[in-house]
Amino acid sequence: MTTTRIKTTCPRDCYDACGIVVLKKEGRISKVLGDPEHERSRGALCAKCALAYNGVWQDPSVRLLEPLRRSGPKGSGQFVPVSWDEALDDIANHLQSVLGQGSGSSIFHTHYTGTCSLIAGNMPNRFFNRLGATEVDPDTVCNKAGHEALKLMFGNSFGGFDPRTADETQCLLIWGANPSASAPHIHKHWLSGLKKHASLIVVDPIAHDTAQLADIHLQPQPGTDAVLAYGLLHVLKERGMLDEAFIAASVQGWEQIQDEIRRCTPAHVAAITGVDAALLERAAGLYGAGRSLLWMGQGLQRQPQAGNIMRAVALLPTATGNIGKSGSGFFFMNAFPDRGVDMDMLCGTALRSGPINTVSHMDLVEALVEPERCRVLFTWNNNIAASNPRQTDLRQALAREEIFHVALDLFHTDTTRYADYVLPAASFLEFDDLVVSYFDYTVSAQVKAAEPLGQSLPNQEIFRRLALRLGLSDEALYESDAELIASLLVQMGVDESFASLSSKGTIPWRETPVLHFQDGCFPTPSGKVQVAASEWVAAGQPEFPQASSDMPPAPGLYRLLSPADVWLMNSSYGNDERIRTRLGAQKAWIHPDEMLRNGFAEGQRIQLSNASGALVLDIHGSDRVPRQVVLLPKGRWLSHEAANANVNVLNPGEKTDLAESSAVHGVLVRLDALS
Ligand SMILES: Nc1nc2c(c(=O)[nH]1)N[C@H]1C(S)=C(S)[C@@H](COP(=O)(O)OP(=O)(O)OC[C@H]3O[C@@H](n4cnc5c(=O)[nH]c(N)nc54)[C@H](O)[C@@H]3O)O[C@H]1N2
Ligand SMILES: Nc1nc2c(c(=O)[nH]1)N[C@H]1C(S)=C(S)[C@@H](COP(=O)(O)OP(=O)(O)OC[C@H]3O[C@@H](n4cnc5c(=O)[nH]c(N)nc54)[C@H](O)[C@@H]3O)O[C@H]1N2
Ligand code: SF4
Ligand SMILES: [Mo]
Repeated sequence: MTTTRIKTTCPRDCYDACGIVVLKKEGRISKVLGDPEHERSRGALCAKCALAYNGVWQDPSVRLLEPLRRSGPKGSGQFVPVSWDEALDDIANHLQSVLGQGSGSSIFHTHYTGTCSLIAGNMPNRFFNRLGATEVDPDTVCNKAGHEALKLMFGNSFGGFDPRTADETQCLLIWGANPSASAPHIHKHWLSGLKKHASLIVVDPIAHDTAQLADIHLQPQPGTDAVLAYGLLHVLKERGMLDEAFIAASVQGWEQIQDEIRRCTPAHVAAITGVDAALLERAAGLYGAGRSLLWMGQGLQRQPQAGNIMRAVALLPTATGNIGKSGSGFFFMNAFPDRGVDMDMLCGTALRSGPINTVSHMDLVEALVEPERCRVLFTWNNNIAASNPRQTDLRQALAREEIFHVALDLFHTDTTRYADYVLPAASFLEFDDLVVSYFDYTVSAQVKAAEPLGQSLPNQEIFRRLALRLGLSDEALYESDAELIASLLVQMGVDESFASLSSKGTIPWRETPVLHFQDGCFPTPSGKVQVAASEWVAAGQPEFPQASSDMPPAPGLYRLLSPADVWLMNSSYGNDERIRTRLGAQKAWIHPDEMLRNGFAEGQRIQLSNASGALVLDIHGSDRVPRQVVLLPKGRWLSHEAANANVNVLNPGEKTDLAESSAVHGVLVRLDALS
């Protein structure tokens, strides 16, 4: 029996962007493995993908194989199979009637992280731009606050330190990220390599596996990070560890934060954050001693005061001149807009006849329940019923018969249950595309390894076919994958054909490490790092970052943290039997002292509740969780849980102080024993 090997790339929303090897026997996929030649995966997929890519992602009994039309009430899960022709004709008719009334903006679409490959993740926007549709702003459910803060401060949020320069660093500070869950290979290989020559500081309320690896773990109460950052600045200044020359040449508004720095003594900071003063001093000493890297995680900016927190934490590399030099810098997300990709071309901005209409994910429920505002809803590449806030309200809104809902997915999810049409999407193993890591400066090929299962089609092909039914003539709506791949490679300055890239899998985007802001120029209005600026005020922020924090939870209340789960990718894989076995029953963790105080027994069923909803689950004690905090990772499938809900049933959808983004880590709950 002959075995063929195909190199491809994992396109999920994950820092690792693993190289993959697909083994095929007699034309069929026999195994999906990590690519031994890939810098990150080194021959092994993460535990969740090793199961899911060899499980549900190829399982015809679980995957959607043909278009479905609703045959019962919304949410009932009753559907009948229909042909592509029938489905596309009917959808096109609905769109025509809305467009005929000049109501393009009442066509809504939500999309996000199902696949982050360049074409399947972005090209469908062309179709919606052409219709004048309303886009539910994707980043508002994840990281918009962080992007906006870094853009206002440095002029660019998409370009951070190049991990290849880590050899020259003396210290890595990871603040509000948990690579042990969200970037497992970076945790295992890159971090342990770095630890041989540099110190590691982790700032996180949870003592997760990456924090366990750290030389210093600072464990603040959630939402107190701005005060902690100012405390570090206080010590750095006292010890003469600031880069005065860099500040003088490249920073605007430095003098305005001196009072904040002065008052944030280690003792003051310890009282607010719960971080030991001596440990804070040690951390400042390590960070300020030489070249240092700062990784600002996504968890850091899902706070009510996210904008203020991000700007305060970003003061650290600014104050110490850890910018523009190898082995120094900050990182939030090294994404493709910074790698030459013409986002306007990819998403078809020119197809719009006016400015784009957008709405925050935090306001989606309002938009769906307001009569006439939303008449058609497309959900593609995401699972809003599981991932979005206000779960109960959202499900009620999705159940409204007035909204014509089309859902694209690989699986029948908690969201597709509410759709009028469910369209089967092909998986990344079934078509060619490009993947750009958001950690490493690399470009990778996603290579077709098998025919699409059943009648499934790649996202972009579904929208090409729909455009044709609508009789739209714009060429950009029909550009082929091969043409797009070729022009994206040219835009990125990659001197390879797709065939040669495919044989290599992943290549560096540039041979030499990328050094942002090396020339001391920042693409801000002042050309400097904008610590204080009128642009902040225009964005609704104080002129300079405040040493402020959230109030501690009132007695009896707990702050609910719901970060990435090791076994899930957002809600993806929550339907894989083997993964569900590993996940077990839905559970939350609190500090052992809190277990005692509440009189809870290990594994007892309790109720978490607030004004948004209630969730019954098992409670466990863990000294990795600080007092006044409950840890309950995101991503469970509602329909697979006894509670028919996940953590987002407790999420009121509060917005951050900047960019209308998700403040999900600010949710408060009470805990009650079930009688
Ligand atoms: N409580 C809480 N909630 C959160 C968060 C949190 O920290 N706490 N985090 C938030 C964050 S960071 C994010 S990014 C969002 C993510 O939320 P979502 O973007 O909803 O991510 P998933 O839940 O993984 O849903 C992706 C869906 O796309 C499908 N899919 C995969 N590949 C394809 C494809 O090629 N085509 C199509 N059409 N579908 C495909 C998958 O099967 C899956 O159902 O969740 C947010 N929700
Ligand atoms: N296994 C797995 N991997 C994933 C995902 C997944 O769902 N599962 N999701 C992907 C996506 S969409 C994203 S956006 C990334 C997110 O990955 P990360 O950037 O690692 O972010 P999170 O997992 O949301 O949260 C990281 C940490 O932030 C901490 N945190 C919460 N509140 C605070 C606070 O107030 N201060 C500080 N300092 N820390 C705080 C949490 O305790 C948590 O340990 O992961 C991606 N990778
Ligand atoms: S999800 Fe992340 S860790 Fe898992 S295979 Fe994909 S890129 Fe690698
Ligand atoms: Mo995310």
